[in-house]
Parts: sequence; C-alpha cells; structure tokens
Amino acid sequence: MKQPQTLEPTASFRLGELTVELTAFAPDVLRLRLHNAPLSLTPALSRWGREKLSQSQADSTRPEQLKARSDFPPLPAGEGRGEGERVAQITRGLQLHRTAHRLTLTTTAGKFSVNLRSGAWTLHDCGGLEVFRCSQLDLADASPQLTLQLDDGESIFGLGESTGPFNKRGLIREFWNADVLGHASCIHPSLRNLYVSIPFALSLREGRAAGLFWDNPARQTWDIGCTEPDEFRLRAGGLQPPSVATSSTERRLQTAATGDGSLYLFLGPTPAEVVARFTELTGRMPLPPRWALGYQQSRYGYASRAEVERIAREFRRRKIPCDALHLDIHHMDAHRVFTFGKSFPRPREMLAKLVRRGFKAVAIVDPGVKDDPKFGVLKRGLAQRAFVKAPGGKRDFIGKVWPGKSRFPDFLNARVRQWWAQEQAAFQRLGLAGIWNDMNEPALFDTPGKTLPDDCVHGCEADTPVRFGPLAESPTGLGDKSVPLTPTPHASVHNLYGSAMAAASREGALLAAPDQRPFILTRAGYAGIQRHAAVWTGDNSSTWEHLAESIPMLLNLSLSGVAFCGADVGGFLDHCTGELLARWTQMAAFTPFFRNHANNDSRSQEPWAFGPAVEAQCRDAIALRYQLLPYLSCLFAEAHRTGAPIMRPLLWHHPNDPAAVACEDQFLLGESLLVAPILRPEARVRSVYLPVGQWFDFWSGELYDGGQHVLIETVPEHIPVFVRGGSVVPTGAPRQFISGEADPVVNLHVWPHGRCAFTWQEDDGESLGYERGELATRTIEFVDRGPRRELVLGATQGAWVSRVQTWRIVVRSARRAYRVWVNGSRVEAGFEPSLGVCLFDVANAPGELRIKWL
Ligand code: MIG
Repeated sequence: MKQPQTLEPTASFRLGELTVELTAFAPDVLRLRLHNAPLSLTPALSRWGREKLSQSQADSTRPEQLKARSDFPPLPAGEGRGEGERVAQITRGLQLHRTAHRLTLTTTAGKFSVNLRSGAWTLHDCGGLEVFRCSQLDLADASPQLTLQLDDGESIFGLGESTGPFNKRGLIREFWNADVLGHASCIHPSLRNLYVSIPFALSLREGRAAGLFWDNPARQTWDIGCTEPDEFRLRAGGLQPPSVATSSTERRLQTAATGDGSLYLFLGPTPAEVVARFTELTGRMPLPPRWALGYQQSRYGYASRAEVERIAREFRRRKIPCDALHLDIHHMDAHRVFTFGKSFPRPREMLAKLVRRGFKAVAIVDPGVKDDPKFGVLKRGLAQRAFVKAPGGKRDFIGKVWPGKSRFPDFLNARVRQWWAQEQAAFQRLGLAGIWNDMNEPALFDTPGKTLPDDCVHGCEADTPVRFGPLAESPTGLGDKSVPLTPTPHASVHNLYGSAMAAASREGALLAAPDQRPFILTRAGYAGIQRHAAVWTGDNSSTWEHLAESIPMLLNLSLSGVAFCGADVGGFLDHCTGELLARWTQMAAFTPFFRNHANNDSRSQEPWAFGPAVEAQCRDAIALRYQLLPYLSCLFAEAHRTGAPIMRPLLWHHPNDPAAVACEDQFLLGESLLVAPILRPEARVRSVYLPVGQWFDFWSGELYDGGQHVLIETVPEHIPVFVRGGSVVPTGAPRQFISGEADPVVNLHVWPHGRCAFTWQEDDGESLGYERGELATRTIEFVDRGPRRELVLGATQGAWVSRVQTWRIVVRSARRAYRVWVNGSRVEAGFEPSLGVCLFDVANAPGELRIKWL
C-alpha cells in the first residue's frame, strides 16, 4: 500500500451540524477531530523545534508504528467481523464497520465505537476493558463539552502542573496559564490553574492505563468527578457556559475563547506505553548539557556582580558542589530585557571569571519589552512589527510589568521568534550558558485577568506562512500542513505563549552556539514544552506543606511529558528554616532539576545560611547527587529516547498495586531507587511503602521484603532511600562541578536478589553530536541465579568512543570475596567486611563483557 502523504482521516461522520473526523495514527493512538463549524483556526501544537527532534528520535523505541499506518499487525482471525452493513478493511489490522447508527473502528490494540445519532462513544483496550465511555459529546454550543464516565477504582493522573493530590479524581482543574503567587493548596485550596497547561490525562484502572489529550490551547475546564462523582466533564472555556452573546463581536470572542481542538486517545495498556505515545506525539526532551544536571543556585535577587562573585567563592571555599548561578531581574538595566545594569559592570569579564571557576551563568529573560523609544530592543522590535496587537489589531498592545509600560513579542509568529533569537543570541554571547524564561504566561500587572486581554490579536503581521499545524501530522512525515497564521485572538492561543517564547529562546541559544545543547528554563508552557525547555514549578513557599506538595506536582508533570522538572529548593516565598532546607535539599537531590531559589524578601537560604550542621547535611546531599550523575545521565537519555520520566510515581512500575498507585509522598528515581523524603519537622520515624519485591536500605544495606509498609527511624544525615533488589546503579567520583571530562572509572553497584536491564549511554555531554550518532550505548543486564550471578555489558554501539577505562564492580550485600570471571578469565576480587561489599575491576572494552561470580 502506498504511504499516504497527508494523514487522511480514517473515517468521518456527522453529528448534527458538525463533522467529526476519526483518524488512527497507530493501533493504540486515535484522534477525534471536532470541526466546530464557525472556527477555521487549528492552532493545536506547533512544530517548533520539530526537525531536530524527529532526527534525534530515530532510535526511539516505537516511531515506526506511528509512521506506518499501513503496517498494523494483522488482526486475530474472526475479530470484529460481520456485524456491520459495511465493513472496510482499511489496512491489515484496521477495520471499520458502519451501520445506520453505529461506526466501529477495530485495531489490534482496541476498539472504538460511536453511536452516530447521539455521539456517545466507547473505547475498549486489547483486553476488552472499557477504558473510556463518553456518554455525551456536546460540541454545538459556545462551550463544547464531553462527558466521560468514571468507573469505580479509576484514578486520573497527569494534567501537567497542578496543585493538590496526585490523583486528580474529585477535583476541578482549569487550563489557563497564570502567575499564581504561593500556590500551595493549603494557601489556595480552590486554585484550579497554574503556569503550565497540559490537557492530558492518564487514567488507571485495574492496573491498565489509557490516556486522553484534548489538544486545544484555549481555556479548558475539567471537572473530574467533583460535581458528579462518576462523571469526568471536559469543557472548552470556563466552568460555567458563557451567557448568551448579544452581539456578533461577543459571539466571536466566545467562540475564540473555547478554541478548537482535537481529542487524542491512547490505549496503553501500561502507563509507559501511554506516555511513550503521548511524548511521541508532542515531542520529547532533547538532551540538556550535562552541567544542567548539577546543583544550581539562585536568588531573587543577587543584586550585584560582587554578590554573585561572593556566592561563587563561598561554594568553592566550602566545597559544596555547584554548577550554575542564576541571575534574576536585578542584573538588568531598569528591567530592560537583554541588558546588564550598572551594578553588574563588565559582564563579559564577570561571566568569563565564573566560567574559570567552573560555574555556568543563567540569566532571566522576561517577555515584556520596555516601551522606551530609546531602547534598542524596542526599536528593532518595532521595525520588525514584532508585538502583539491591542484589540482591533491596529496598534500594539501596551501593558505594565517589571519594566513599566511594555510591549509583548508575538512569539507565535516565526519571524518574531527569529528576531528574538537574534537579540538573545547577542546577549548570550557575553558568556551566558542558559536562559531562564519567567513571566511568560504572560503575566501582566494591571490588566483584569493579569495577562493579555482575550481580544488582543496575534498574527497580524505574519507575512511569512507559519507552520502551525497539529504536531501529530508532522513528526511522522504523514502530513505537514503549512497553515498561515491569520489574525487570532489571544484567548484561543493563550496557553501557547510560554511554549512559543521557550521555542524562540531555544532558537536563540542555538544561534549563539550552534553546536551546544541549550539550557532553557521556563515557567509557562503547553503540551510539548519539554521540546524547548525544562520547567520549574514557580513560586512555592518555604513550608513543609509545600515540600510535600512538590512531589505529586513533579510526578504529574513527569507523567505529562515534562521529564526535566523541579521545584524551588527551600521554597521561594517566606523564610526557610535550617531543618526545612536540609530535608528539601536531601529530597531534591533526587529530582531532575535541582535549583535552590528564594524570593527577594525571604532570608538567605544558600546551603550555608543556617550554620555548619545544616551546611553539612546539604553538602552531603549535593555531593551524593554528583556521585549519582552516571545513573542520572542514563535516565535523562532514556527520557530523551522514550519519554519515560526520570522521577517516577510508584505506579509506573507497579500499576497493579493499589498502595503503590495511591502513593504520593514517595517516588522512584528511575527503576532502581525509591525515595521517601522527610516531610515533617522533627520526624523521628517515617512509614515507607515498599512495593512487591525485595528492597535494600540504600544507607545500611539492610534487606526488606516489599509489599508492605515499614517504619524507618530517621536520622538528620539523610532521608530514607531504598534500592530495588536486582539493580545496577552506576556512580562516579565526587566532584565540585561537572567538567567536560567524564570519569575514567565508573562504579557499577550491583544489588542482588532480582534482575534488571537498562541502556548505558555516554556522549560528550555538551554538543549536539548525540543527534548525529556520536554517542555510545550498550545494554547492561544483571541476572541473579542464586549463588551464580551474571552481569553482561553488551557490545558498544554508536560512533562515540567510551571514556570509561575501568568498570569498578561493587557487589553489595556480599559475604566474602567471590570468584570472578570476565569473558571466561579469572579476575581477583577484594572484600570489605565492614561494608559488606565485594569489589573488582573490569577493564573496559567495546565488545561484550560477560562478568560472572560465584
Ligand atoms: O513577579 O523575577 O517565579 O522565580 O524570582 C515575580 C522575579 C517575578 C517570579 C518567578 C521567580 C522570580 C521572580 N519572578
């Protein structure tokens, strides 16, 4: 069968006035496209950064299936035959049945069936489980709505960034990017929206996962069993349907405010498969530079060059590892973007000096451009006709934010992104390694909605066609519609603004240093934001509640495709205490993005700010993070390849275990480490849930049976951490910062009682070479067969020459020096009785290394 050039819908049907298109991207990925008649706009996901990503995904585990619709595996004989009046076998493995009032699409992964009169539909997975049942599909009025049934025992996760419990069932959540100060649910119990909007839900029932994604960057409101316990209502627009429009302008604005969209359905049935597909669709995280995995220090605001230099000196003097210092808005000249003010003299020299000490500098960049006729960025922006228009589309919109009166770049326009990229590149060439995008919801001070008014206009000046089609049609090569950006009210694209700015920032970083991996940090974003930037969770506070709340927040962000995420360590608002800082740092050392940041009127919270005891606690936690870098690097590489989160909820590996599914005060770092943070002051004990299996106490080596809660006595020095039995955890030497040179010796800690397999990945850690195949990968497998154990490092693949000279095998929970063979030859091993470890070295070689001990 000929490969289709554009992705034609698999089927379409009419519901009243509307046409609904049903498209199978793969057996387990379906899309319902709701053509709301008055709307021609199809903003959906942008293609920003897409080309790079599709290449780097070449090695992804399953792109083939998304690409080749004609290659579905054959259906089992007899499946789905004979019930319809018309049966079309579209491709092998994909069948359509149509009767007068029912359309059924059957694939190898499940079955979608819709009543053509009412619009009610169901989706069954491959095991026959009904994963979604939509009782009502109401698209006609000004606020399209979809009602799904929630089953007993069904939990809902994902939804990007939101406060409150891990399981979102029972809550109302809104998607509308907003700047919310102090967003803990204990402060704002009814808070529904935050800076990032990702309208993606992962449903889990009976251990089986399915997903849905309503790709619509206008406002949406989800009532997830709050009003009716067994109904999940997804509504375009606000919670209440808009009042009847009295004028055509009002009517147009109402329609704009509900946007347009597509509903994607993912069949799973494992959480990993759902997230793999969702991230295949929306894009995965490119690899960040390795230094960005290190500890980062920030404060609003280090007010002068002297202060920044003092902080840098303190880290080195106190031997606290640190890789990056963040420069908040104080660095600017009267809040003019891309400038350094008088208190930061000779920035190039300052930044060079930091680099010599092993620090990278990351500067904040807000979208608002000061409306100062003498300001170069403004002048060039005006010449580019770069700014969002006021209602009516004639003049630029002017609103207040840090610089005072400001104009807002229309990042949705490709030409504007290019211009911004040039401005940023010139700024970055002073010696900045990273850019931190803040206020990009966008946040405004004085407008009623604290953002751009709904009827501001984007796209007025789009003189070049902007590729603006649904992402899903482009990465697969199946379609690549180039849709010119036409004047578009802000309300319909609001949630894209942050992603668009982050995309421009990434372009800017690549312009400044074409072969360096960008580091962009963003506060706002939409689905797919991980293609452009890491996300931090904004203005939390220095409270124990907020420490606890950051766990479900980061877990749901991680499930929503944003693997590189973190919360301000120590809390942003209010005054931190020494104990809170220590416990927070001990936890965050195991989270993907690890940055301490505080507000301008908070007390200092650098690791040394609370005296020597807290300093030692922080130093040890940060030092451990650096030793875990080889493990972390493998997890980042996995997230890049497959979309799997770095920080994982227990349900990721234990979807059938109800206690694991419900767990929101612990998390997994990769598959091997289970982290149980201390979330209360003066806690002497902590109850820890260990899923089925065997678990070692990371610190003492004590072995526990899983499938139970255990009570662990706590100590100030560290938080409870457990290692899954049958794990291999690669670690490196302690270091003060991440230099270009990789460790010549890598320890492989082997914890017995189980088996594991993962991919070891190495690359230069800083260039885009990995996208061109300049990386080395090999599988590492461990099998524990009673007294006989085997560790196999598969043959190395890829064009990068591994820098590992020696694998130091550290067998944990050992009772003696074992007899060891490497590829059949005996190797001497040592034994440390006090630590219970057996140690031996294996010289690295590119071919297979088969290591056995007895
Ligand atoms: O209105 O740049 O979330 O991290 O320190 C506050 C100052 C603006 C909000 C960010 C915070 C940052 C602060 N910014």
